[in-house]
Amino acid sequence: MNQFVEINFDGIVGPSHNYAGLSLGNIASASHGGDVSHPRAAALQGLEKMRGNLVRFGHQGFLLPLPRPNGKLLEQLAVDAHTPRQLLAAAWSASSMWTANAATVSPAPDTPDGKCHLTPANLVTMLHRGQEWPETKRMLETAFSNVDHFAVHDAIPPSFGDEGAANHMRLCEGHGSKGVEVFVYGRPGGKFPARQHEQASRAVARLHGLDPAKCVFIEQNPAAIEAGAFHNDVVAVANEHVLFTHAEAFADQTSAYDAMQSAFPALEVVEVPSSAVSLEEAIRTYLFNAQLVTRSDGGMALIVPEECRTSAPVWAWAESMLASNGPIREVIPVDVKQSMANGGGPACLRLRVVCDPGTVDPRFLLSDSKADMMAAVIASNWPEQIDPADIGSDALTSSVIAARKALLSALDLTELG
Ligand code: SUG
Repeated sequence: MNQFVEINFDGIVGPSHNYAGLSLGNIASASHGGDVSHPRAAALQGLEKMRGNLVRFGHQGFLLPLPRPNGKLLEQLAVDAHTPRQLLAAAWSASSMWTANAATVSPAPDTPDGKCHLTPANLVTMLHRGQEWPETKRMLETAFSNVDHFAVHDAIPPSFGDEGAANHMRLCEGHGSKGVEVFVYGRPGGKFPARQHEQASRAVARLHGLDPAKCVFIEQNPAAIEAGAFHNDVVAVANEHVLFTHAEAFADQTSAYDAMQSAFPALEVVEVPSSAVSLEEAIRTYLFNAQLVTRSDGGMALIVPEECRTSAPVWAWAESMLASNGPIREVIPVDVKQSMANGGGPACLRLRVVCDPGTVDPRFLLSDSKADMMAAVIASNWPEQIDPADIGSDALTSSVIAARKALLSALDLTELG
């Protein structure tokens, strides 16, 4: 009997969290570019979400912020006082907090060698994200260093954009059983970039040795990308046998359901029609950027952003869905406003890894007392706010570097320094 459980590894919001308007096609990022950010509040909001899930589900992991500013990127771009601010801001981005883009994960039951395979996402479409993967890989190799149970690959080479788990869903009877992996990609040519390339998805599936009969490749709806669904996880999420999706998520919705159903006959679709929640409202509230999680009684809970509760159509739909007695029994709003303003909801902030918790480096697993300790380090070291005009200043540089160092030493992870 294996001990496989799903562990959500949330990204801790880094001390340089700021709003630089860097992500074309991400409506929240574009509309908040230039705002003053609140890194301390952002990191504490993320930590509260983790604490809640630890109590509810018993397991919670985390990944650390990457080193910022990225001196190597500043050097490579020869950034000076005349360089456009956005290039400077790229090297300061705390975007590694959105760990749904850290990697694609194929758990051991799906792979031929019985190991959990992880491929860091190359994130090549956006400069500020494309710098992440080498450091992300180093962190994954530390957290999942047990080579009997894990295999960590290099990222897929450019120019095929890969955005990781945000465009990947796994259907299964239970987390420990063999699953069907669903890869969702976008076709280029629209007004916004299609950040996940079909060939990147196919390469990840091959790299992980997945059984082709247990893989499904689906095209994202170009209209959803145009409306601001820059990742599939903005319009759909799956857990075990349930797919929770907007009716306009895929290019051909009926064929998408058919393809998933023929690979995984037990599929149960919970579809939200456009008449109940428009694509625009779904993207504004991030209803689908939810964590769909199995409770101990087998029912599922949907962890949604607070913004869903204050949307009349979304909340009305949620109430009618709960009354209908479907597979989702509970809707839990959480406050991640600081991340939301950059286009990152509850699901963006986590990477799901199905594994035996005993095989993970325990320094990356949360406990109550560790959460208290992390909250104290964040409260006394993370900047209270960042005005985009301060990015690049000597004072802010020293303060964000020192803040991250303080957390690494508190967690005994200085080797990632
Ligand atoms: O890549 N925002 C992120 C949000 C990522 C959300 N992740 C998922 N959907 N899984 C992005 O667009 C904004 C940074 C800025 O503008 O400062 C940003 O990178």
